[in-house]
Amino acid sequence: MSDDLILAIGDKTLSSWSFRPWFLMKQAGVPFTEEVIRLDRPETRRVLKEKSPAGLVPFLTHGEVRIWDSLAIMEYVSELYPEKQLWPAARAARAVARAAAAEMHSGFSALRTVWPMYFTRENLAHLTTGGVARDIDRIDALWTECRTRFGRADPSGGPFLFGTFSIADAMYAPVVSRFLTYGPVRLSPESAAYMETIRAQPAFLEWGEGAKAERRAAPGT
Ligand SMILES: N[C@@H](CCC(=O)N[C@@H](CS)C(=O)NCC(=O)O)C(=O)O
Repeated sequence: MSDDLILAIGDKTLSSWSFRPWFLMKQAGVPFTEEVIRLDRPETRRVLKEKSPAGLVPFLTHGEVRIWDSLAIMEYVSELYPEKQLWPAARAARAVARAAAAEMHSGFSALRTVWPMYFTRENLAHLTTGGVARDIDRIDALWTECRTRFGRADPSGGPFLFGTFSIADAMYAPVVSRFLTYGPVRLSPESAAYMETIRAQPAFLEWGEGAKAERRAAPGT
């Protein structure tokens, strides 16, 4: 079996679920090949049906193994590379990190629906509906709690939710993009600083360059 990891993703401008495992693997220095399947094209449905178990991106191919969900992909990578410690080492922090990742995976539907990721746009000063405002407040409270209870206490002194970079940060990276696109969003000082941390990461900037290149190649889409 080939040991190469192949991550199939959608458009960098739009595909927030693809961004999560891509960001994690880049940040953690996990080698992989990227395969882009463009969304919203006449052939998209056919290509996804042929290639993807769930007809969605992202999916990861590792020899005979195919994994078709962003969180499951990140768990798989975490197991392949235990030395990278992609979940916090301490049990309580790890449990809270898992809860935060799961909350993103299954929740915040108003934010995800009303403020879809559009990576190349900033400061649209979008109107905030009640559901979006509630989701933003909850994310702000969550980031603040993670940073103050766990991040600051982590011996690494790192700037991420739990100090050292983890899967929880990858789960929330598209939220940072949404806040940049539709904001400005009012956040606690801890959350605002965390947002600056994520947007400055090399992997965040690299994805952004990819999104811009995509737009240049297909202007008006
Ligand atoms: N729960 C899945 C969601 C995946 C998903 O909804 N992907 C979207 C793109 S972000 C998709 O493939 N849409 C198909 C399409 O636009 O045709 C995950 O976590 O990976």
